Amino acid sequence: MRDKYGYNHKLRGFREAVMPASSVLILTHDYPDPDCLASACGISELLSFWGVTSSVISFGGFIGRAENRAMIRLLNINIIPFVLTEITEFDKIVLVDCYPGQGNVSLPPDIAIHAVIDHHHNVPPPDAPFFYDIRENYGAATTIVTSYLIEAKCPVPPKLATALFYGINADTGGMRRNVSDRDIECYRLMFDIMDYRLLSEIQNPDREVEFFRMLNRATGAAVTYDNVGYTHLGNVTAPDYISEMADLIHSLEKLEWTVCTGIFKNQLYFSIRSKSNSAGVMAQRLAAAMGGNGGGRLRAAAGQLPIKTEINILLAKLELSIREIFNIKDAPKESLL
Ligand SMILES: [Mn+2]
Repeated sequence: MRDKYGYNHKLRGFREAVMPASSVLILTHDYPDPDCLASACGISELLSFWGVTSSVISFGGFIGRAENRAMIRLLNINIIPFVLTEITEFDKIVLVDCYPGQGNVSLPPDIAIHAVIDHHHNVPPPDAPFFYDIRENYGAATTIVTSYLIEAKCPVPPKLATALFYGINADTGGMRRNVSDRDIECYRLMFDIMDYRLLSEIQNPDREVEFFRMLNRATGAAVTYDNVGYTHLGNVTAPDYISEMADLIHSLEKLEWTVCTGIFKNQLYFSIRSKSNSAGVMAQRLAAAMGGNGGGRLRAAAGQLPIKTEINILLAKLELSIREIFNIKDAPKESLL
C-alpha cells in the first residue's frame, strides 16, 4: 500500500534487497557530508533492528569540515575509510546519498551492489540489477531513511535522532532550500527526540588552523561580477573546504550566485551556490564548457574539471566561461575586500 507520498512499498523492496545478511557495507559518497553520514547511521540502525549482526559505514576520500568531524566524534559514528575495508567480506552493499558510476563514490566497477538510496537526479536503467529508492523531490536522503525507520517502527535513540535532524538540516540549508513536506515532517519528529546539547556542539566545533587559512584565502581572492561572486582557494587539503567557503562567500548580501574553486589531486573542484534555483543547471553548463563533470540540486551544486594546462591558463578560461554562463560578459570585476 502506498502512503500519500506514494512510497510505502519501497521499505519492503529495500528489505527484500538486503535481507537476509550477516554483514552489510553501507557506502557514502567520497568526502562525506552530514546528509550521507546520517543516512548511513539510520540504515545501520534499521539493519540491526532487523537482526543484521554487523554493518560497516565506509567512505572514500576524507573529511575536512569541522562540523562533520564533530558529528562523527560526538555521535560515536563508527565509520572507516574504504581502503581499510575488505569488500569480499560483506554479503550486501548499500549506497546512500550517491549513485554508482557517478565518480564520487569509491567502488570498483565490477562489484555488485544491492540497494541505492538517493535524492539526486539519477535515472537507473529499467533493468537495474539493484533495488533503488530515488526521491528527487526530497531535500535530503536522510528523509528517505527517517521514513524507513518510522515505517519499520524501529526505535530512534536520541543520538541517532540528532544525526538525522542534522542531516536534513544541513542538506536543506536549515530548511531554506529544496524542502518537501516530508522533510519538514521528519525534521519535526526528530526534533522531539534529539539531544540539543550535542547538536549545538556539532554546529559550533573547535576548528583546525587550516580552516582559518582557507577563510583568509577565500576572502582575499574573492571577486564579484555584479551579483556573481567567485573565489579560488588554490591547493586544498580536503575538497569539502570548497563547498564550505562557497557557503560563506555566498552569504554576501548582493550575491545571487557564487562559484568557489580549489585544486585537489590534480583536478579543479568547484562548488556553485544560487539564491534562485539554478545551481545544478549552471554546474552542468560550466562542466560542459570546461570538459569536466558537474551537477547538483537547485541551490547547491558541484563538479570537477581536469587540469590539463597550466593552472593560470585554465583559470583564465574558467573566468570567461563564468562570464558567459552567468551572462555577465561586461560586468566589472571587483575585489571583495
Ligand atoms: Mn544529500
